[in-house]
Amino acid sequence: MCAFVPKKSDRFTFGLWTVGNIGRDPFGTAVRETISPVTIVKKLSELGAWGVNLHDNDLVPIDASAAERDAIVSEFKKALHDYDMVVPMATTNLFFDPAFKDGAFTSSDPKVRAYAIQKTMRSMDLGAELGAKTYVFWGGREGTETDASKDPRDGIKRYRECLNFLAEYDLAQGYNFKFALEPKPNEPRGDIYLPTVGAALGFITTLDKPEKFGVNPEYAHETMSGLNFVHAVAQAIDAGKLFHIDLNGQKPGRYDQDYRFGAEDLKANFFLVKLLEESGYKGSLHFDAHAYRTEDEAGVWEFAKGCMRTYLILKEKAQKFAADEEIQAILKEVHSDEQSYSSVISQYSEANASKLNKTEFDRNAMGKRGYNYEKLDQLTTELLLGVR
Ligand code: GLT
Ligand code: MN
Ligand code: MN
Repeated sequence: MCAFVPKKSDRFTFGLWTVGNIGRDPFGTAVRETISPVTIVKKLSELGAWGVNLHDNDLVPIDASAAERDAIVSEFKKALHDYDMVVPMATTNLFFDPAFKDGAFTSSDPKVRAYAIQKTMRSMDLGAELGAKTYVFWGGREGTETDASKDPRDGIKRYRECLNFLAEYDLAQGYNFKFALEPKPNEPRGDIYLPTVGAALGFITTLDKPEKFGVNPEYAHETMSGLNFVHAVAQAIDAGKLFHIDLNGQKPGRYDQDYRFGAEDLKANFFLVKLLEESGYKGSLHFDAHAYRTEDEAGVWEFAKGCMRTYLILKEKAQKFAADEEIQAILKEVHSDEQSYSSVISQYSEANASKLNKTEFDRNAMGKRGYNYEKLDQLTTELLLGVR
């Protein structure tokens, strides 16, 4: 259906590492050939994506010489230009190299922490050169297998020191990146520091420049812990901290599956799209996912198309939800008394407190009320199933 064809204005992005995933896992080797960054840019552009995001080493190998780096970067910039693609977000690979096996910013070895800062400064230089506006920090290795190794307070303190350092570097260079922390509960470490969106939001308030920092929530990461991703994103929006988002599919309680967006729990994905669209979120819609390991390259592009198409279908479903008379009538009824009480309870005043004190509440009637959510949810389900 042509209605669900992605356009640049939809702001869809993919990481080079997502469609470029070669299907390695802890039990098996690669199943697909590497796709070059230039081919990825071309192919994603043809499919209607707006941009690509990258880690430093997705583009420039970790041991490249300065001359090799410059050649790779200039070829990549030409591809961006030729295929009308942007790089809205950049990040650092602080997890792959053995040097980071005990963490990067939180390693027990101060040499590793210093190297991690150096590597991030260089990666920020690269991101700025490519025009990125958002800089993500996913602390995949920032954690422990055994808490005998270090006091968790030191881990958090070292994390803070490094981020404070890099925020100052950013300002000194005039990059003005928006820094987005990406939480994850575990994997690859046994336990990762800042495991949830809520933990990251709390930590940000302890930084020297909290205004520079927000979050990059990932559907899979909150869902791994059985948490409600839509609520996490809502809290980030409420705090003015939703700087970026990683969309994908995930079953609760599993390893980080990073499936195609919409592959699992369509209803949760519907409420997510509804929230993003209705909140006026204007950032990238980034798919941090990869094709099943069963797929060849053709399957990878089917995967990419599927992510974008499902988002657009759910966006249309959100519009239908807002226009559905029966659904809206139930919501209107549910919220009908909103005005009469919000004036009294939205703010403390002596008058409001005394008004409340004098009010006779019919507790039994409140307990007897039916909210009609069964019908509401069934109508939502039927709308999603395409019979409304
Ligand atoms: C890695 C991780 C993702 C992060 C990426 C950014 S890399 O694939 O699983 O969740 O967003 O570093
Ligand atoms: Mn993930
Ligand atoms: Mn992610």
